[in-house]
Amino acid sequence: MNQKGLSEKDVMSMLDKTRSKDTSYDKVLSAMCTRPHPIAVKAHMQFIESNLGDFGLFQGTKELEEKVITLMGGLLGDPNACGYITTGGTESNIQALRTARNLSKKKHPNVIVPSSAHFSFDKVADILGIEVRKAYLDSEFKVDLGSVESLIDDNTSAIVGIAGSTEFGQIDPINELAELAGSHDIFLHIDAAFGGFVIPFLDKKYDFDFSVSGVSSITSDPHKMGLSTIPAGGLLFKDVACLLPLEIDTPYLTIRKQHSLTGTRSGASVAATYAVMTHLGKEGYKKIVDKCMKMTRRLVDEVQEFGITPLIDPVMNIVALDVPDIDNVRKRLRSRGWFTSITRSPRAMRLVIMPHLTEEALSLFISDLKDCLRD
Ligand code: 0PR
Repeated sequence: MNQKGLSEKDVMSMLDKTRSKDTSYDKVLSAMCTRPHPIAVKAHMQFIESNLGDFGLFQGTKELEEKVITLMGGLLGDPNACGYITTGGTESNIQALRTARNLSKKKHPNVIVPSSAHFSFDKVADILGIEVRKAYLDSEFKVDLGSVESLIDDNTSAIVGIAGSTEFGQIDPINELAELAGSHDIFLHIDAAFGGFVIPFLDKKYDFDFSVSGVSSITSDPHKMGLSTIPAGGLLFKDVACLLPLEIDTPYLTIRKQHSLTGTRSGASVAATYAVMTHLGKEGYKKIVDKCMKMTRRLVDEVQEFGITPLIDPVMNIVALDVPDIDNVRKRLRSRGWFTSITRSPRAMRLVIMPHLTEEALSLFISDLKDCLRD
């Protein structure tokens, strides 16, 4: 560390230079985060010093967190749901399965996840000492119910369904998973980290949330399609008793108990989430999702004209395209500034059509993709 402090001007100009090395979102088709809404940024700055790890000191922010959970619960089929704002989908998934493990009191607990599950579940396995069993997918990349059923045994603590899978944007058959979980008296967690702020606004209706009886908990992230600031994840439980296994005594804080995984945690991103949710309302989010879906359909229609097909008809604003010589095509696209991603199995080009993508950028991407197939 430098002995003498630098001037603000010098520090800021150093930061400016370094910040310019970061990628602007304009040509990013691989991310599930996006530019936060301006009102979220304003609210974030207003609450920048707030720490919900000791919310006795920040009762206003705590009120906002409770309101956000009620708003999110309303979007997810139960305004009476309880929970808290986490650092993101990973923390929410860890905490949901920690609750499930502790409630089930199994000696050698296992959980069953679709093989399309996000890698946060591999962290769950390691951190919580749970065996994570991966169920096969069907031809549309939804979890295969027969495979899930065959993996259930006396030590199964939870089943996980995904509503908006990271790679395919697919929604698992949540009604059927709930029936299966119910008939074995097993906890059902839904990972809607991405889909939580998309599915409620799609024209087509899907059963994926607390309106399905038997869904115990949901992950839904404001810092993805919720347009909030990072870090804002959501963990919601149907039943307040699900918070008990997460409860820790905090004798020397202004509060007696804490349920979060982290101690100190951002109140700023909670205020940001409240601000953007109330500012946009359902109509505002619907407009954003409509635009992303329209662009997703346009992308699929136009690439099909030159022989590129999607692995499935997109359910949400995530597309997996069957691209020949994919590694070289991606490299060529990269040299033109585009960030694309892949699906693991089968290997396809994964594209996420986030709100930062403009119609003009999409046109340019489609014509660059056409060129890069020929190069
Ligand atoms: N569950 C699902 C279904 C997800 O898609 C993700 C993240 C998570 C859980 C974990 O969420 P957190 O990353 O908030 O802990 N999916 C993306 C991924 O890891 C997130 C992402 C965001 C990737 C921005 C790239 C990026 O630039 O692939």
